[in-house]
Amino acid sequence: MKKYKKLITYGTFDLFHIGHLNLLKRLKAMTEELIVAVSTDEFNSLKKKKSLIPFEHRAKIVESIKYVDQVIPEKDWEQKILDIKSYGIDAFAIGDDWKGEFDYLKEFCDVIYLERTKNVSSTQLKKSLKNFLSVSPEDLNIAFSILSQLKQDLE
Ligand code: C2G
Repeated sequence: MKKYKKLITYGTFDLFHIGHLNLLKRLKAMTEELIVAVSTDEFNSLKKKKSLIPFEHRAKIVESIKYVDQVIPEKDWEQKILDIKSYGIDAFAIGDDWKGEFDYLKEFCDVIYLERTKNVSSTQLKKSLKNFLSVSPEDLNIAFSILSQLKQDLE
């Protein structure tokens, strides 16, 4: 028997990765129904967070995850209490990077902070991608010498 009937969580879920999947899997193990509020691009700018993947795609990816029953947009900081009431939520959960931030919701439902998955984040993935795509000075020298050789051959 699962502990909760309806549990909600909120997040950007940019560059969907194993940390997001671990969280949603653990949440689904606690509840009959898992609702995920995905941050819109406009709300992300309020959060000072620029996501690479647009909201429509992030929402579609999250709602395709087998642990997720419903996706709604997260448009502002204030909607959580209204969501809890209108969706009949009995638990709110989020990663422990937010520990304490949402204790005010305890008046309306259980509040759970789950340990984040270590060593993975969308920010880190963006940095690794940037390094992966960047050209090293050695590669540039090799390319330059090939091009100058080609130029000589053509003269
Ligand atoms: N997460 C995790 N482990 C990671 C990375 C993220 O458990 N390595 C969790 C976060 O703690 C969060 C969820 O995955 O519960 C989504 O993470 P983000 O997309 O970074 O969400 P965030 O931008 O923190 O938005 O109103 C709440 C905010 O919208 C939360």
